[in-house]
Amino acid sequence: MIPVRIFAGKTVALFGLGLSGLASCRALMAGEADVVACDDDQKKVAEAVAAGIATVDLRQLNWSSVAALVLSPGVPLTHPAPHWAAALANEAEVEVIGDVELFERERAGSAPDAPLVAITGTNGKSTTTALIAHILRSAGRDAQMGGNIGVPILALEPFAPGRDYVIEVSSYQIDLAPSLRPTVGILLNLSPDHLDRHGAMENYAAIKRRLVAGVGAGGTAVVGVDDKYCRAAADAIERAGTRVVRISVTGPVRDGFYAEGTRIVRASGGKAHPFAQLAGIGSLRGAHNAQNAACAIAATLALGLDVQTIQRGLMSFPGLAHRMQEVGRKGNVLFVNDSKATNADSAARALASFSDIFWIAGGKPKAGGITGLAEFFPRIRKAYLIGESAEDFAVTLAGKADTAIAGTLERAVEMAARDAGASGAKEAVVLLSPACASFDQYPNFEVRGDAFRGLVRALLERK
Ligand code: UMA
Ligand code: ADP
Repeated sequence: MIPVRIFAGKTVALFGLGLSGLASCRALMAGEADVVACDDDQKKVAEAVAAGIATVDLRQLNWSSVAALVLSPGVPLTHPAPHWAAALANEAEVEVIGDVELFERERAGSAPDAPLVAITGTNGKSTTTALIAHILRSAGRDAQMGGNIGVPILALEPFAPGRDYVIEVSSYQIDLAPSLRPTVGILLNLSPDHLDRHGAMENYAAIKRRLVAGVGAGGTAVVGVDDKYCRAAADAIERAGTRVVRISVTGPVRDGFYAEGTRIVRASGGKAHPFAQLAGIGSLRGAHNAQNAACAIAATLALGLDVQTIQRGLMSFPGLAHRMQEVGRKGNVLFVNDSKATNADSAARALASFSDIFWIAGGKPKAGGITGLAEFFPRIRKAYLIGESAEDFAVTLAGKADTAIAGTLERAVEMAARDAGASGAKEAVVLLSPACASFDQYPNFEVRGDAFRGLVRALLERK
């Protein structure tokens, strides 16, 4: 845990007693602040009390004595309307900040040289965060990984010489972190998302852009320039005097890294030369992963790693669970768990990455179903449809790909494995990439992915 001393002796109100809120309470208390915490859920309040945290209904608080309100990222700050706790703080002119802001103020005061790599973007944040931490660790560095990826930033190990911080940052967290000044800031990509919380695309893009703008003249801003919002961000930051490392998987850039198939090319000073190779790295298939890998290369190079060390780290990256994760192989059949693909856009990345696909899809459908995936239907040898959406998806696929209504994942795995094994394809891929939420049959996508892995394991052990 990282003790936060900047509010020592002061009263700090905290709202939201989930993962990040609890970690913030502990960090502030360790730094001798007087914390009063609150949550709309009385169960969370009771848990906090049991953990020794002082709680109070913030509606009863004398706000004139409060130094700051620490708000959890999931609690609305501005849209669709400020949460009542944020509104009370605004009324009392008390600043509203988040855990990443606490980390940054503490780092600025007590460890300004501690390297911070901060990663944001609409897609690929967790993969890129995990990849950077992996490359650093495989080079023997002490990389602390946290933030939106699931470990609250303040729950990480305290600042120490030689210790790096690799943090996934959501737009909600950036919104609550005005002092965010990473050593390396990465903006992967931008497309409309979370607009319920940010009002409009322009607001969302402006918030995300702040993470890379924050690196300032001494830092490195890494920006994926394959969409118009990020291109505009890169140009604006450069005009303000920050060096921008541009990343593209669609064409060459003048200063940065771009992908040519599986090869990552470095461009600088008008020259370009091959830098790294992603061929054969199962965890980094597809153009989207080339974008993630190129950003990770730029970041680890900026932190002082050499090309061979970076290539070694890329090659041993195990990938993240449930994101195009290879979970087994039997003869010519590869089993891939992409349970995280809960919408068509995500499933498109996986379908674009393989050719002879035995596709397990379906669940609780999103608007539009799989109609947007038509360009990939020729790659599908057969689709095994499960869950609520099975009949609808069969209609969409009719005449374009063979289908079977499997109903359950168990049956789908059984049928797909048998057909893939008998297909004669050089590499037949049994791919769970449902393009649907899991809630009709599973509590969440993780449980669905674990079930798939379990079924594959049982199948491989059978003979
Ligand atoms: N709460 C209220 N009233 C509200 C809203 C929430 O009282 O109106 C309370 C809930 O009762 C609960 C707490 O606030 O006790 C939950 O806080 P939270 O939603 O901020 O969740 P945490 O458990 O603190 O987890 C947060 C991130 N969650 C969100 O941003 C929604 C986690 O990201 C992150 O891993 C964690 O901090 C550690 O840093 C998750 C996420 O879904 C994975 N992120 C979004 C995404 O990736 O799309 C942004
Ligand atoms: P995030 O943390 O931003 O949600 P993840 O790394 O967890 O992203 O990846 C989630 C899904 O998004 C993956 O399964 C893949 O389908 C897709 N994805 C990953 N990287 C990218 C990228 N760079 N561009 C577009 N889509 C991506």
